[in-house]
Amino acid sequence: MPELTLYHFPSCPFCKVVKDCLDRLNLEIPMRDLESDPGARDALIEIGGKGQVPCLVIDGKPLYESADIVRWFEEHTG
Ligand SMILES: N[C@@H](CCC(=O)N[C@@H](CS)C(=O)NCC(=O)O)C(=O)O
Repeated sequence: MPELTLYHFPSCPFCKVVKDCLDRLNLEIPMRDLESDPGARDALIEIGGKGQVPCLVIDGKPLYESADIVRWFEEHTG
């Protein structure tokens, strides 16, 4: 499994779609919450060029878009 971090914030409905997918697949991965983690937004912008969430960082590379992230988990786990 590559190194994964999910950038998110709690009230984001697109992030909920991804988190529901993680629950469904029974996966726990490191997460950074842009609301409560002061450095998270700047870190995400540095990695991906924008602060949009959700963003799954896979071995240092950003994957934006909830549908693409869900597809990635479905294809790479289980
Ligand atoms: N189409 C995207 C929409 C993501 C989106 O709109 N995220 C909002 C939060 S709910 C956001 O990050 N807005 C701030 C920004 O784009 O910088 C997805 O499905 O992931």
